[in-house]
Amino acid sequence: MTDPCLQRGCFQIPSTSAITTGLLLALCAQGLVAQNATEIRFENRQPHSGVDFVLNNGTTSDKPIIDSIPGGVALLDYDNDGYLDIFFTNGAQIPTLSKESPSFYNRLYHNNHDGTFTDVTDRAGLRGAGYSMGAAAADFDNDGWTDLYITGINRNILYRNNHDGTFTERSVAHPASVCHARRRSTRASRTSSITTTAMEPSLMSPLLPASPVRSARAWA
Ligand SMILES: [Ca+2]
Ligand SMILES: [Ca+2]
Repeated sequence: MTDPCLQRGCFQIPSTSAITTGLLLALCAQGLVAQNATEIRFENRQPHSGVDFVLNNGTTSDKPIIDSIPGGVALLDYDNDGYLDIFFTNGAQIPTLSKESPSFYNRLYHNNHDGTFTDVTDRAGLRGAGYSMGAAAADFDNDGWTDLYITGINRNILYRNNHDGTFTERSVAHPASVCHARRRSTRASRTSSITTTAMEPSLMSPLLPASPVRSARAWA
């Protein structure tokens, strides 16, 4: 039998006790969510992970400004096993800006699928060169394998993924060359930008091996 109230199109107003009960349930649900959120915990797994990378910026007693630049990290699945691997950039000796010891090598760690990683830098051919800063991971040639591009004070390097756990250096761009190219392009188009100004050779050249510290002092 149809409710006469519904037939008349009326509405039934909830009682005060029903509203109170609803509010209490909502507060309890909110409390449970907050309680679950506080249960999230982080644990330092580094000691047992095999990731033993230590950044060496090669800083000197006069603290050149370039020592604050390195430390790029890229997470990539370079071997297509479905697990992210880790790549770190590293600094170099100052003022030579060369990786004169293993402590300056860039590092690639392979994900072992069990919470641990293995340093595969040497096998991959990714020790690097120069004073490295940043890293970008992308498949530049669209072959399904992620490649690496490393930027640095005196060396930019593109590494192509060989599909077998190794990389091949495809090109090396000298920042000064990039600066000259940008300056020519800027003059031709009669435009300017902060990026172009910041990369002017007059500013970058002191950072090169001849006198990198002098430039750092000028900028400090
Ligand atoms: Ca992987
Ligand atoms: Ca590729």
